[in-house]
Amino acid sequence: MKKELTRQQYLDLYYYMRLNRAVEDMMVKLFRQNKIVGGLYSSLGQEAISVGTAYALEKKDWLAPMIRNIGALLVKGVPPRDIFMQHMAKYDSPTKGKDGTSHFGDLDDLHIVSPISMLGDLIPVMTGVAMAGRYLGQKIVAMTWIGDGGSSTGVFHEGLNFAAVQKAPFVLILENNLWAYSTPIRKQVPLENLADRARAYGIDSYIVDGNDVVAVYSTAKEAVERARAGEGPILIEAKSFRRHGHAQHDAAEYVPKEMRAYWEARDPIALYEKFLSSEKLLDAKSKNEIEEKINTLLGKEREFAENSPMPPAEFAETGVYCTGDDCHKIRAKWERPVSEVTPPRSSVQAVWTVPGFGSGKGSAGANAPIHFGEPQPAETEAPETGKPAAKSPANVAKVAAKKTVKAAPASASRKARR
Ligand SMILES: Cc1ncc(C[n+]2csc(CCOP(=O)(O)OP(=O)(O)O)c2C)c(N)n1
Ligand SMILES: [Mg+2]
Repeated sequence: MKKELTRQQYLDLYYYMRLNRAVEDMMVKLFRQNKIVGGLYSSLGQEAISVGTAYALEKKDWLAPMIRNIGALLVKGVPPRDIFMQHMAKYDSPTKGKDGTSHFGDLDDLHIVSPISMLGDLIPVMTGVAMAGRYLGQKIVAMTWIGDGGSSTGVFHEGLNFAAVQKAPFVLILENNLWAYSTPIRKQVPLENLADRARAYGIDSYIVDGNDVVAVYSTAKEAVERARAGEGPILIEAKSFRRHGHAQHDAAEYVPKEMRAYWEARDPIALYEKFLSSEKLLDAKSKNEIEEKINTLLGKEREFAENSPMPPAEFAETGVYCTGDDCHKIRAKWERPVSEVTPPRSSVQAVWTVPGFGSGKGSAGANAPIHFGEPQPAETEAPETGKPAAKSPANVAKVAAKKTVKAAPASASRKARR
């Protein structure tokens, strides 16, 4: 861990990791008391990823968590009571008891898009959020998370390609925790580093130790600022380990003992405590104070959640289908004509512009995709002719590769067309 943050930032990261763990520990107790209605997932050992990445966002930025990202919700400002009540399906929960896990968001204030259970689907959705922010000149960044297993879904690839070609200000955190249910990583993808998936889409990626919260934060911060500056999407692979089973029902006996022992010895909170005390940022007294603060807060939040009623029975048949304006206004808040907010005709003065957007600069270098009919930069291939305009090493390699492909005989190509 390197020292480069303010003292308050170091302590914030610590507080949120501890809070993340304490909230989940409390939910395990509630689960064992039969008070949790839906599935309960754990991010034990992965707290540094949710906390470190979400902490790199600004208030105006958007995120969409997955099941192991309660830490990100807490950093963004969701009160623990909402997380408790949501899992207990209470009437005061964000979804008023209609969901028993974490499918809730807050589009108005906190800028949180609800999780989507279908793995990977948040990638195109958050790409859309990022693009919308750009159209509106808001200079926001959108972030979401995906697991090692989820990175093999079709929509992961479609979504990332779409984000790349649109140069969306989007950061994708790939949490490689080595397991997808009971499938070990080596049985589901033949790559050593999942960050390599970014290459297929011409975008940049980072690999970071997911158990080192300072490294996670610094990497995410750099990626977020690059995305905000218009360099396009960035993928971060955070390497870690899923210390519990897939959910409460799964004892994960299929995980080798040595593997578990290795990662238990690298607990992200214990590692961070060591760092903080060696840097004289945390002593026993302030550690106790933080612990006290969390215990008091969670005691109150739990009490509130337990006292919240279950939804009335008749509520079950309401709000299932949207019935239009008497359900909720679906119109976008800005209510401007679509043509006005669609580039390049927009008459709305954006508060920012991306210098490279449309002119070819991307996170992977000069040969970035072209948008909205902008002229070709000198170094890229002209679409009409297919000829490279300049002899950069990459272009020379491309031409050489093309030359080696022999033209098929005319009869063969006719057959192929039929
Ligand atoms: C498209 C899709 N396929 C299958 C599932 C069922 N499913 C839910 S979680 C999960 C495992 C996910 O593993 P990974 O992406 O590595 O995330 P982790 O649980 O390790 O955080 C599966 C297969 C799903 N939700 N969506
Ligand atoms: Mg996984």
